[in-house]
Amino acid sequence: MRAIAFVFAAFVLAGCQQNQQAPPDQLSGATPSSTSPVGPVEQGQPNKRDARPAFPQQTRAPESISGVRLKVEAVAEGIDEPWGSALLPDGKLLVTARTGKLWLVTPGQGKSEVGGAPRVDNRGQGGLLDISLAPDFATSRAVYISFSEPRDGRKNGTSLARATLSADNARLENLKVVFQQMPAWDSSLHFGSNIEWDPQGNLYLTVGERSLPQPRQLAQDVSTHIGKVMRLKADGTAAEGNPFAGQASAKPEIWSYGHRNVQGAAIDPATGQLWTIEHGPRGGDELNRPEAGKNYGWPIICYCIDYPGGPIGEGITAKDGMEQPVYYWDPVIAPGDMIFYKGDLFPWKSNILASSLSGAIVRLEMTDGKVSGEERLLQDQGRIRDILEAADGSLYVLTDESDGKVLRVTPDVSQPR
Ligand SMILES: [Ca+2]
Ligand SMILES: [Ca+2]
Repeated sequence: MRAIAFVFAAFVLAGCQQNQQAPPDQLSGATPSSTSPVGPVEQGQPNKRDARPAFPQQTRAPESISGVRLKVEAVAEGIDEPWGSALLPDGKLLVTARTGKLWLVTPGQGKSEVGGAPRVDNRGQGGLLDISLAPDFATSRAVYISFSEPRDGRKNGTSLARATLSADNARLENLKVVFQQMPAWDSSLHFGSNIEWDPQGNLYLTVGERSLPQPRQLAQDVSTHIGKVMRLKADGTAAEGNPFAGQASAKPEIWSYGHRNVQGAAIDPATGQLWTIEHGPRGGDELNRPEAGKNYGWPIICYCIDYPGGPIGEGITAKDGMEQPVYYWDPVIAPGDMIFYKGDLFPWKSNILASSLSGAIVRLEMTDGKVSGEERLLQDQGRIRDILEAADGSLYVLTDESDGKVLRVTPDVSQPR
């Protein structure tokens, strides 16, 4: 009865806010799957109207307003499409710009260019992508950077390079490509990517499926690196114990497959497990916890429709042998990256914070590995590409624009609530 009452309330709410009368069956996809009396974040109707969540609160979890006022300060600006960031031990940041430059940002003192970045194919979504310090950075000064690498002719692919950051932070030296996504493709879309280190010192590299109809299908083909999560040793070769090691027709670097375009990932500090967040087309953004050798379903299952409006494949959302997302969004949030919040500055310990190109930080409260609450924060700063937590618990976010900024976000305690 509560569920029915809630469905009715959601219907009335949607009808009021959109000033239209939609028959209840058209709202079914928007129906929260829980019996919580608290409604989800207001987000309009889903694109895939016939979708049913596989379990309660797989989408549209109850909205949870934390009531924290945010103070936002720009610590750098004038970066041409900032994309990825890494925090140095001294509190400075390395920030990639998709268009090709690497920047050193010193909060309070502006930015300077870091030389020696790899040459990139910066058409479309390509360019300089993620950056991450090696676990032994304090002694090795080793930095890893992912980028869309020009290959033969107009082809390109996501590659991972290792370099040494000079002692004065002015240059990348001894840059060496240690992994190349294969096959290369003539596409300017869906490169991924994210670099995350596991507790054993291996790294996960996420890559996209290049978007076009032909490579899209290769997300299901483990003889390619298209639409996969890789698990690599620090030298770029396949990590020990990977699920397809020893299979002649499979790529040994693969950890999981059936991914579309994973630009965000984080390690849960409580478990050491990898989580990823990926873009769907219209609907179908997913939060996943990829496990070894498992298939995350793209382009066979999806809580989405294709850009022109038709179904993806058979238009199904579940299939034997394919994993369900922990959570999905329809309409999309367009996720850049995600973190697990570790600090005390905000009352959000262990929450997931995702940067949203739709213009927000999306905060997820987690209970037993499932999403139990959702909040949208920082909705007045445009497209948010990346998010990083500083040592003091403050947040740095990158805005996705040609005059891109690095914003520092802290609680605003200047005025009473
Ligand atoms: Ca990042
Ligand atoms: Ca990340």
